[in-house]
Amino acid sequence: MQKFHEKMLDQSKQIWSAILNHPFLTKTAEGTIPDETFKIWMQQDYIFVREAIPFMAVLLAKAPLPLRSNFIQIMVGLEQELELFRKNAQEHGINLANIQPSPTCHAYIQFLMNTAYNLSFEEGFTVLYTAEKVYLDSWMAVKNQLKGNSPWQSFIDNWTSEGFQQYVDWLALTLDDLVAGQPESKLKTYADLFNLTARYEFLFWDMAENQESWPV
Ligand code: MP5
Repeated sequence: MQKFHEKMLDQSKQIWSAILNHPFLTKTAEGTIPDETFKIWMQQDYIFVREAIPFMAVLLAKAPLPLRSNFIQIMVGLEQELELFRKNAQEHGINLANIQPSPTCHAYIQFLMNTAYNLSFEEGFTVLYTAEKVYLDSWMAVKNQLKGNSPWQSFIDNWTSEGFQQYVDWLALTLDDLVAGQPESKLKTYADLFNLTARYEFLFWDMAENQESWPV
């Protein structure tokens, strides 16, 4: 029988392909991404990762006992990831202090926090799996199409490492276990959250590519 995460990936081929073929990613692979565009992504993703820590903390509070230590490890990993952003920002002269979230980043973070606080652990976990799987597949697509050396290599390496792949495999396996035997109505809620998260992920690349900003 098809596993739940496989079913999710199967039914989301259209949005998934739109994500993986996004100009932000293809230009990063080709080495034609303007520094200004990459800078916007870096600043906004720094905020996203920073705010992913409280998202994880709320999930941890709802997690079944055997998963608690996994969440502690994930949060430590996020703190290290923030260091990767700070190091790159310094090397490229990018400011990470006092930046404000763009409309898309703001909405995505609100969605994460609302999911963690107000929905079930399984629902929050579905969102987590989707976001991480998008990043694995997106940066893998960059790695596989990469021409020459990238000035952004350490980001490519971060989300294509063996450790990150194993983490996403674990998320998939755990999600399948969590939702096993649940009624169709519940599975439909998870599928909706999976698709909504994938859409936010698409918009996140768009936000950087189009230099999205608030009206005034
Ligand atoms: C991730 C990310 C991956 N950094 N940014 C977005 C917009 N989506 C997903 O999460 P993590 O925690 O950095 O691996």
